[in-house]
Amino acid sequence: MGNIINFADAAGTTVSFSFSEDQLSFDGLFSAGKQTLMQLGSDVAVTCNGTTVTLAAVTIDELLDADFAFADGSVVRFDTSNQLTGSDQADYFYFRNSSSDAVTAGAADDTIVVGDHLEATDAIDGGGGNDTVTVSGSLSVALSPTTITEASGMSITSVATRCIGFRRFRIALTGRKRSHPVRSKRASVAPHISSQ
Ligand SMILES: [Ca+2]
Ligand SMILES: [Ca+2]
Repeated sequence: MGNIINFADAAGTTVSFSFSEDQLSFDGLFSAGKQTLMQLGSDVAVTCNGTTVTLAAVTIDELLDADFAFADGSVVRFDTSNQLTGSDQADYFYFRNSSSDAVTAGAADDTIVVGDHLEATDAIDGGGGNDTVTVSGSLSVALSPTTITEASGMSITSVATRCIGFRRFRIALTGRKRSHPVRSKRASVAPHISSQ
């Protein structure tokens, strides 16, 4: 049995963390969907609601769903399985592999971090709420109408990434402060995304 580390109590610190045994525990003020993960050298910075805890000597690729426990019932789902199912709270999904994944995010404002692992054969269903799919890095993929549904926000975090045909998504281009209004929650066009 590993250690349970209270996220709020550990705010601003670096903690030793065994991904196979330990657990980061978030009280009811936090939701998984507000979380971000960032690899900083050999450590992982976990930030939620402006609070950061750094996990020492671990990589994002090693982390498990069970490493994160949220009191509000929201969940973290990595694509270790190809069926990622969320809760009715604001959940966090993170793609690490270029396989075909089915995401059922459910109710509330979910965050789906696909990076450059977005495939036309993925099936990302945001469910209710204002969901955000975050794309970054270098990729070129012609999306089918079923690749992303019920997601109202598409965040492009790489300035090198061009996004074509997402007229029915709100597009937020980091650094350019540009966005388009949501016209529909379901894509009825075949958008194409590419980057150099
Ligand atoms: Ca959800
Ligand atoms: Ca949702």
